[in-house]
Amino acid sequence: MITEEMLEGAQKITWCTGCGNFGILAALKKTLTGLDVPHHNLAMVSGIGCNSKIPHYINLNAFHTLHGRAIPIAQGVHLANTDLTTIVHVGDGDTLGEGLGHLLHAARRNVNIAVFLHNNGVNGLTKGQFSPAAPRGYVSKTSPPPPGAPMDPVNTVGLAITGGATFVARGFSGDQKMLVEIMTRAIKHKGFAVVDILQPCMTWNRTLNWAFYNERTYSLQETDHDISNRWNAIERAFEYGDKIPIGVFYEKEEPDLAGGLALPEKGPLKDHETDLKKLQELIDSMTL
Ligand SMILES: Cc1ncc(C[n+]2csc(CCOP(=O)(O)OP(=O)(O)O)c2C)c(N)n1
Ligand code: SF4
Ligand SMILES: [Mg+2]
Repeated sequence: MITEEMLEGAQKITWCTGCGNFGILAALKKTLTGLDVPHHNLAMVSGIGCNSKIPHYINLNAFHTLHGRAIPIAQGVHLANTDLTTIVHVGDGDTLGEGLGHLLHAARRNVNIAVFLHNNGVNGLTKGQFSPAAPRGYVSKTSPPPPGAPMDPVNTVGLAITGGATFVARGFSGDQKMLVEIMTRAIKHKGFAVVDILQPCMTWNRTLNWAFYNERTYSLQETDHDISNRWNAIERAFEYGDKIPIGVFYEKEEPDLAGGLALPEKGPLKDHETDLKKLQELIDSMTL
């Protein structure tokens, strides 16, 4: 059983005061302490962005990778050792921009990993440029007025469902109770899970702030929404205006990638013997 103490991160948190990432980290810790997964069997992969510093703030086996590349790396981690519970933390700029192709192909493959997409509608770390999730009209140095950002944002939930993800939800970092429930379900789901997490950036995106989401979000699970109905889920995904649904949109059981793959004779990579001498020679051959 994982305890809060075991998850205590080594580094000082440098997120801005009031940043929505704090709520996501708190919900993640609560989720992990409620799971029946040994600490050593959890693996976290992140990209690059404010959100992706999360491995430094929580004590997990983790890989802080490249911008846009966390999902394929997580796929590799998962296939090399299917005993691991593999989770991914990425941003909207990262995964709806450079990493978008990886999101869609991992969805089609139904890779058994859970992706938590910290969606603040902005490239936070690099100082506020408009991201693929920025609202039309969002003003920044890279989207000056008029007209500000000249196109509508990517709809993560709609995209993930049409891409083939078998668990798709939207959370809000200001609704801890629901976020813990959603994260728990996403991790337990056997297949590709995407959770779009609405996360205010206090410093750059002054439109998508706490008041904006507090006034608009409502629970999908308090309506008669049927999560097994893909068409209804897509319809609800595009309800994004005065009212913004949060909760589970879609869930389906389907064979996952590892289940359909022929494993090498020796089994998954983790069961192969590693020749450390040869590995060192390979590393040395790549050193300048
Ligand atoms: C391959 C690559 N492209 C671009 C960058 C520059 N870069 C670093 S973070 C970032 C944007 C981060 O935005 P987002 O993913 O939304 O994360 P946030 O900071 O908002 O949490 C960019 C463009 C990079 N480091 N590597
Ligand atoms: S710049 Fe925005 S996303 Fe980054 S830490 Fe500050 S408030 Fe959070
Ligand atoms: Mg962002």
